Amino acid sequence: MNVVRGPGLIAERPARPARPPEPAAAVAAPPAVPPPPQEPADSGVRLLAPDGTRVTDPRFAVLADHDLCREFYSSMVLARRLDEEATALQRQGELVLWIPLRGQEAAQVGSAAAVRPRDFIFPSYREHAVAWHRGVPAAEVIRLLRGVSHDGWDTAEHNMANYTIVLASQTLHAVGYGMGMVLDGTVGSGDPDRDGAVLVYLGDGAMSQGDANEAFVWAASFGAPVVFLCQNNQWAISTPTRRQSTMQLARRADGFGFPGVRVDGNDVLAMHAVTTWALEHARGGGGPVLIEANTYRMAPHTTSDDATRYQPAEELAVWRARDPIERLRLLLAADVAAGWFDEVREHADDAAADLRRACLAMDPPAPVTMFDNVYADETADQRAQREWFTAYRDSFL
Ligand SMILES: Cc1ncc(C[n+]2csc(CCOP(=O)(O)OP(=O)(O)O)c2C)c(N)n1
Ligand SMILES: [Mg+2]
Repeated sequence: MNVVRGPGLIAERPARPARPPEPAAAVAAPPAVPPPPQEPADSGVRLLAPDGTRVTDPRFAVLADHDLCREFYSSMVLARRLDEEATALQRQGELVLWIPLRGQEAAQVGSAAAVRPRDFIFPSYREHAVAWHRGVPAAEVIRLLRGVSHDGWDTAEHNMANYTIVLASQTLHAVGYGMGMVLDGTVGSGDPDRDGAVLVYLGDGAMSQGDANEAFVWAASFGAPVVFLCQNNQWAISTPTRRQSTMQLARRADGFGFPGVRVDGNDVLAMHAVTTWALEHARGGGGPVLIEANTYRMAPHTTSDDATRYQPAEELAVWRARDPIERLRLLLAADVAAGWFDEVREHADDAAADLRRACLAMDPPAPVTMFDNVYADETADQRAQREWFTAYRDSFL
């Protein structure tokens, strides 16, 4: 629409006064980042030391027996191998993007193993080992990242929501789900076959989001059965955790009025013991818990990132010496035949080959399917857009 503005219709805007110069402090560089917390005092609850020896913690006992320890080991080796394969697939142009989990296998497998059938998981976007440990087929985790689907797996079948890229939004979904469980009477009934809880994963960077902090308030106020599991992998892309928090993240729970526990996130036994306790606390009606898994991302943020630009090599070396898989291997090596480790490796290689085959067999969907499932019922606007799009595509034939 053309608007003709005659003289006098719009008052002449008075000249703006010149903006005062910025005070020096506003443009000064931020203060230096304090050094990272030092081991061992800050490692959190630990039941297995980096050298493979067992340690005790007065609050938590090891809950995993020998068979479960072997299962943890197999699951972590499998996750690392599939992660490597997916990274290679992305480098070869077969995936749009990959989000590596290397280094976080214990934090994910140990916590996922504490989940019971009536619990529900809300992941962020890096929790592939959680999904795989819970039985989500490997290929279903990569569908989204191959760009052939808007989602991943059947959330109802696996009691696990799909990934969310919007940082911390899943914490609100988790609290809403947990509040629903309270209303359904499936929390604190005392019946283990009836009660459930929610396990929601978020990163150290996501802890700074408003959504996460709102979720903490709601969960505390309504006694929602939610275990917030923060994988503090020391980095939010290139921003170190110590830039985002001057205190241990687990301590933030104090201010919201629920328990917070820091755990050695590279210790699968500690992750399993603490998450088991936290989920039981939530299922029993005790309300939320925050777990901070102190771990490290031994890979770039995604395949689009170059972590060598900001992760100091010395820091990486320190965390390599705390590798979550190696420490469990050292523990198991005392009474497991060497051949068993080879079998685990071969099984993981086979699974990686299967993943590659499944990935290459995933054909792109018909473009018009992007209009499907936006709403339960198609709106008139959507129908018009779909019809226009179909006619446009057909005009090329
Ligand atoms: C609301 C929102 N803001 C910014 C981003 C961009 N972003 C994607 S990942 C990321 C860093 C997240 O770090 P962290 O929470 O520590 O998780 P990590 O990637 O280390 O697992 C950022 C800033 C986003 N996805 N969503
Ligand atoms: Mg992080």
